[in-house]
Amino acid sequence: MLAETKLLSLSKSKFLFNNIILLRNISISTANNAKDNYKLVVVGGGGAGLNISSRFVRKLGKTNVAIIEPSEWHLYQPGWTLAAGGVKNPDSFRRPQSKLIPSGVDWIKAKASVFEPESNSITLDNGEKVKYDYLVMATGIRIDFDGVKGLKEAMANDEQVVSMYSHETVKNVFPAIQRYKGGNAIFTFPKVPIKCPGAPQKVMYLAEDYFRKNGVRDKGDVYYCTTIPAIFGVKKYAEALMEVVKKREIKLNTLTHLIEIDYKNKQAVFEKLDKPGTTFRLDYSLLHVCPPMKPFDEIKNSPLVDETGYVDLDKYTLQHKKYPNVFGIGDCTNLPTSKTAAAIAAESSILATNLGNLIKGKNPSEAKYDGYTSCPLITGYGKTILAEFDYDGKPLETFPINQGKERRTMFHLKSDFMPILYWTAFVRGYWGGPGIYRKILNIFSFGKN
Ligand code: FAD
Ligand code: UQ1
Repeated sequence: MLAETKLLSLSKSKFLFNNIILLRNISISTANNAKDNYKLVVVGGGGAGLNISSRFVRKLGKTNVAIIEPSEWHLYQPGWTLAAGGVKNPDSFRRPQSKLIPSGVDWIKAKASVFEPESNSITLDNGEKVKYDYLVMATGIRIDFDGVKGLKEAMANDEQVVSMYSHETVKNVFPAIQRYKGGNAIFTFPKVPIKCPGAPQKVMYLAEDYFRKNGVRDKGDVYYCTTIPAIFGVKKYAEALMEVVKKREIKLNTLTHLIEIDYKNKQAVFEKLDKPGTTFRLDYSLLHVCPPMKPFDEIKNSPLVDETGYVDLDKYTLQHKKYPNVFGIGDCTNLPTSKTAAAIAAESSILATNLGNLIKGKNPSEAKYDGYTSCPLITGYGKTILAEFDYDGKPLETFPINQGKERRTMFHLKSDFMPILYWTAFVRGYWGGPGIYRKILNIFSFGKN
């Protein structure tokens, strides 16, 4: 009898261990012990999902909120430009999800596979179902290393073909920059949408600065090959960046699309978007590729998206256009602004107000998102132009100075302050963007914005 009881409690604890690990009050569920209905389900545990679940567990209380997220690791992607430039160690930009999922939120460690918003239900990749009263989509965007012919093969066989766009590959970028001794150094920008559209040129400016500091800049050319018609989408910052490009003698190829890498001949193949069918080859001795990006298939195939495959939201309220109990945030959405963590911060406070209101039976359109986004455009070691703008491409600058200038303070804001802000406030739902500070600081700017 005693032995039986012992066996029972052993198998009970084994069951519990297998299914729920209580860690800092977080329950990590393998779905078969997940509750069958949550007040709020957040899909995706990136910056957007963590921020929103932190905010709502404080509003709704323990065990009412779940995050569906399959990955062990959370990646601070804004750090990758710094890692690529040799400024920081890439490992410092990755933390275990178990340390970040907010206390009181159930972590359903699985992938959401099928969405049935008519019945408020999600099927996971293990076949289990999770139901919700309210849903927030925060699944990000997929980096498509298969989107350029020969890219994976080239990265595997030629150490001078690199990409900062994953935790696994970012560590190869700075050594390739250090190995460069002359020839063409080419940096590419794919078809939009991509996250942080400034990032592909930030790594170029750091590399170019490194070449100058190490006496190899005059041994070759630096190319920026971009699919868009200008260096940047916002006039004020495009003008400032064109000054940098001219001063640094960077060769800018607009409407130029990387379609193939022929690593055996060390050549990149481009198509000219203004002359359909025209292609040309450029020799490279360093090639940094920003791969194309796409919505994840599970999202693209769901009823939640528009024809482009992104979650279909009202651009002001962040509420789904068809399903009122569904909201979205971050890179997975069709909000017509640049996909950045800065945008997510601003979106998070709008979403918190409107979804919070809906849950309380109040007006879900009270707060309106103006499209605020920001891109700290690193232009060299110790130099950054801090771009901030809205849906209309109108600058919305936080500081009462001209942010269109390269500044050392902004470089430190990006490299030293932002990671602290991200880990201590943003993922914990205490950072809703700089809007309030902009209003205060701009008292001193004499109507600059
Ligand atoms: P993600 O961080 O991609 O998270 C999405 C999560 O959803 C992932 O954890 C994923 O596993 C999960 N997921 C996906 N599919 C499913 C599914 N079916 N079920 C469950 N979970 C799923 N922003 C700035 O503000 N400033 C910068 O300086 C800056 N620099 C950048 C530099 C680089 C090189 C890059 C790549 C990005 C940069 N960004 C910057 C952009 C910023 O990193 C992103 O906009 C932001 O991280 C997106 O967060 P997210 O939560 O929307 O998506
Ligand atoms: C920001 O809020 C943010 O998210 C936390 C970033 O990503 C790390 C940014 O790069 C920037 C610039 C902002 C905006 C913040 C300020 C203070 C301008």
